[in-house]
Amino acid sequence: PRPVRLADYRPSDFLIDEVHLDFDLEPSATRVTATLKMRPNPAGDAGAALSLDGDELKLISAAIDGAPLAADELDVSPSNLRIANPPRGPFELTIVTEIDPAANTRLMGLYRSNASYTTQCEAEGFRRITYFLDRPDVLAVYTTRVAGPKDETPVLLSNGNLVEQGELDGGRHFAVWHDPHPKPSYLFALVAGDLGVVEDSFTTVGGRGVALKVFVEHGKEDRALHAMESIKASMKWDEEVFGREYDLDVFMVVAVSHFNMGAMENKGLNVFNDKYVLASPETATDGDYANIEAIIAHEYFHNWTGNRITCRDWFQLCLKEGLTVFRDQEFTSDRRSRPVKRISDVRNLRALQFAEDAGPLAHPVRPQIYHEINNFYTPTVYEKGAEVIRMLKVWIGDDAFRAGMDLYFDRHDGEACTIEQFVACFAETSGRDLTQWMRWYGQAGTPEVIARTAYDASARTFTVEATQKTRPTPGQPTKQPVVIPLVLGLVGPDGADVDLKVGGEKAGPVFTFDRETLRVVFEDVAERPVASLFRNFSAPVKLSSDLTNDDLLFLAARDSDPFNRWQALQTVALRHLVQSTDAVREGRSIAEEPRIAEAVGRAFAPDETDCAYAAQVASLPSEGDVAREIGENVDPEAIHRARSELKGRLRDSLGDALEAAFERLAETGPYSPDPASAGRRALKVAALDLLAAGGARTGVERAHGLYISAGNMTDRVMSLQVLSLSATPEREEALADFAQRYGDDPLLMDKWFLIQASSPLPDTLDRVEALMAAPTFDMKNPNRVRSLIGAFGAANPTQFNRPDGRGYAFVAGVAAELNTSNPQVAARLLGSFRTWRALEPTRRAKAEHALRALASTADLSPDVADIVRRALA
Ligand code: B3K
Ligand code: ZN
Repeated sequence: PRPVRLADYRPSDFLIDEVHLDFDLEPSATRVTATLKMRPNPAGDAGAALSLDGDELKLISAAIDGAPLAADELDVSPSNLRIANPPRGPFELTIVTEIDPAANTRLMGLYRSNASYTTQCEAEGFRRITYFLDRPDVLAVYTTRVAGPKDETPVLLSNGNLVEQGELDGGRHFAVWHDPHPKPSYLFALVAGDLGVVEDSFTTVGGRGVALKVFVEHGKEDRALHAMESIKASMKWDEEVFGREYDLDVFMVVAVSHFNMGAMENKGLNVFNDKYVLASPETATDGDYANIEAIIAHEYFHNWTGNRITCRDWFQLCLKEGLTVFRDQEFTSDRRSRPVKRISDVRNLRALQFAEDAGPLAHPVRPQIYHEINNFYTPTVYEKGAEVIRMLKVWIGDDAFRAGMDLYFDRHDGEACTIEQFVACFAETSGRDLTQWMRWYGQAGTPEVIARTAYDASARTFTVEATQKTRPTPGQPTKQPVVIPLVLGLVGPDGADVDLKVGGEKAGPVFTFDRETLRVVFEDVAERPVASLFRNFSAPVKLSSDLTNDDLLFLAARDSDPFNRWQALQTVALRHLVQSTDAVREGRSIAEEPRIAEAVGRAFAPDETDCAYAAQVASLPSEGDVAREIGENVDPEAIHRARSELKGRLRDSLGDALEAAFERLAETGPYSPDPASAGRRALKVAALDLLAAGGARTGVERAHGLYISAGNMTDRVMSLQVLSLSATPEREEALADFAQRYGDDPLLMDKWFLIQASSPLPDTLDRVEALMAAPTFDMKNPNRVRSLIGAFGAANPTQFNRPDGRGYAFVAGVAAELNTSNPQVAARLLGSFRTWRALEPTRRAKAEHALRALASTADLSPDVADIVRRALA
């Protein structure tokens, strides 16, 4: 297929004002009658033909204003319907198609799984239902009639409000839904099946009563209560923080077991992967509870940022995704610990987005070209997109930011917008020129900042000098400086922040760093301070500085900024791990760095009250963090050995404190997923992880003890995870026990698959291959594929990167197998190759070989072909 370019955007030649859809559900032959009220677009090309998108469609008939179209009046193929001479005024086009939901393994469009019907239309799935102008800037009012058998599909849902329902002959019934808010086709949804429901209600600030419904498999209703609470909390928060009220009489969430992604924000009818809905104390971990809350919020927040105001074209995807991620991060920060949320978001950003930015799949937050849009639902569009908004807020200030959001909602409600229109609102409310700001959207790559500091005792000045540079990325050989809000503090010897004075005036804490070099001279600095740079991670940059380990350890103990307290120790540990990795590769012994243990030890002190934060402090940089810091010629095995060695040393020097913390943090009352309790469990597991480092006997025994006695799923899963790291009889016993207890619960078996797939033990790949034959594994279910093969590729640095190349061949082979049945999931799996070029030569050659073999496979889907081509370019 030909690439799509942002520069080629043209408005549609036709508009669709109203859509009437009629579904007659049959598993293998569903009839869809679409009646479209259309007219030429005044902004389009006056004499244009009407060309509608399709994908694997079968046309039954087409008519204009009731008159059937003859064969010579249209040109039809499964992927297009073209009418050369449509009316030049308003007209009604009626199209009948027949589709096969039961055979739809791609899970795009209308598909059937577990005897229920579900749709997924973003980005281009609606064209698998009927021929349409399937682009986000064509907004229409939808009325949908769904008819199906009463026994199999007692529940019939679509977007908007229910306006009619009734009985039909032959044991069938129907429902009619009307959505008054004009929307693009990607937000259309239909669900039909035999589902259980949990109901509640919410009254909006303006007094609108909203019925809330969460649909789940029968028997799982008690697992929907947390999702329901999360909906109510999200609705209230969006009113309070962004002034956004809900706009229909009903808000529905449906949990489905077969789903390509996390969830989908269809208007009034969000469809969710059941993994992000179902939770009960017996079946969910603290992490599950937190994810559900965040994803429910994310999809709900799309109602304004995405649905009421949508994207003009798919290049503008970050307009809704980056902004909505920012909003859900803020929601979580308000409900839980703000610093802990920031730390975990930054860990995630670095692990996924920085990795993407540093490799062959790097692209700007707003791409300029794509071959397959589904491959651009990336960490760059989502997470870096959110960072750009967070930075904007820091740079222009909270008030101008909030005023800009209000203006955006006000001015663009009901429209399909661009990033330029969004940014213009903030230019207006802040009075700043945001021209250079736009580079954050257009330029790929992580800016690298090098900072140097100098204290002049006689002049009582402290100078911070920083340079920024962004390396070339595919298609962008040269880069321009970006506007970086540098938030900094100077920490005096007593731990207090020094007042910032520049040019005789009070200054900071936000400094605009928008050229290659920034030099700030602080005055009246009585004693040498330590610079705390990029507080709260004020910009998504990679920082290196001349701060010594002494300076950093001082910050780790004293900085008033909790993010930088955490960051400082991470930086010391990261430097140490990079040096240790070198030592491992060169056969030298690893240097001692006892101060790391000292600082980590503070996290386990008896008087520690913020356990969630302490758990972050106690968690070392990941193997991926070390690999990115090294940057090239990476040997994952050496990194693993260096990190294991450090864990072992921490265990040796902190043993008693770890034991004491583990005891002290034991569960006392009934399980509650609240953030404080979850924090205690996280810290307990951090202690356990160190105690069991290297398979140490007492640690393994403690982990096994916790596994056996666990009174909640977090303890059970986390102890199993710790056990899975070393080859012991306890590990095998616990894995067998878990399978026996939870073998009939697919979401719990996913955890079991994932734990085994991410183990660094050398037999992991053999196990993963064997598990693919397990009765609980199902290649047709994306959750199973992700938990076993996805986790192996993305969460197992040593075994995916086996020096013999078997890991690469395995993941590429599964992608080849899924290429036809589910190309989106296949393409996702290949994300684990995003850093292949940074590997040492032997592994790099093996990874390249696997990618080339895949590239030469016949009939590659556009999804897989696009990733393979870019990865190899
Ligand atoms: N908008 C959807 C993602 C759609 C992915 C299409 N391949 C969920 C979300 O980001 O909220
Ligand atoms: Zn989203």
